[in-house]
Amino acid sequence: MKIEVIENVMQYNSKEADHNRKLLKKKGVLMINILSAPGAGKTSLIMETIQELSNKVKIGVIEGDISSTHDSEKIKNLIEDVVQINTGGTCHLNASMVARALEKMDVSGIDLIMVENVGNLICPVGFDLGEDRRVILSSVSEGDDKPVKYPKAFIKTDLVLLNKIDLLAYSDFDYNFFRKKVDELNPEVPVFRISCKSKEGFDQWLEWVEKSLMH
Ligand SMILES: Nc1nc2c(ncn2[C@@H]2O[C@H](COP(=O)(O)OP(=O)(O)OP(=O)(O)O)[C@@H](O)[C@H]2O)c(=O)[nH]1
Ligand SMILES: [Mg+2]
Repeated sequence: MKIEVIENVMQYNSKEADHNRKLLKKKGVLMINILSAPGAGKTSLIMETIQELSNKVKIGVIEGDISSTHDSEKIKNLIEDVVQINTGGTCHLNASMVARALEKMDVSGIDLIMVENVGNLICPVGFDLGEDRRVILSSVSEGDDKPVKYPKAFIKTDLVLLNKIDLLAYSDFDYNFFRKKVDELNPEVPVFRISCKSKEGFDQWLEWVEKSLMH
């Protein structure tokens, strides 16, 4: 029996991602896809970035979660342009979901869209959303071995953020080990140490976002 397979899932996703990329380029919008394990601080990073930049940059947010509007409600207190995607159990966002979210947002006036992907260091890695930049957010409380255990997440990224550095003094996290493992996987990638609580290192992150907006 011969079964015709017209397109595989990844080819379809690539086409949709290119469509998103073209649309955003035409409108002059920068899209950043933020990936992390659950609880590493994606929503905190987005909220603090809005607080710091929204006086000069018009920001939109796409929130990806398996269920609930918990995170998007918090962001809605800060900005108008928030779209929630509930994946209904799927452990990552894909480009079609983002395409539908973009239809619901008036992207014309927006400079920057931050996408909070579903908290997971495995599934989201393989799905291009049409983003201009991808950021991996790791955190001190997860431990220093994440690059060893989830290498692909650290290879396919433009920036690594290590969050919750205010907790370093209370943990056995070995920054030199973490950094060495990231460097082995991705020698070119910048690694910034930040805290969404104390705001330590936050200027470097904001500078990176602003530079990305200029290119
Ligand atoms: N100490 C400390 N706590 C932080 C920091 N950033 C975030 N948190 C806390 O970590 C917890 C999880 O943060 P979120 O921003 O909700 O994490 P998330 O990645 O969006 O989580 P999910 O959406 O569930 O995947 C919250 O209690 C935050 O207040 C930080 O830099 N330092
Ligand atoms: Mg969140």
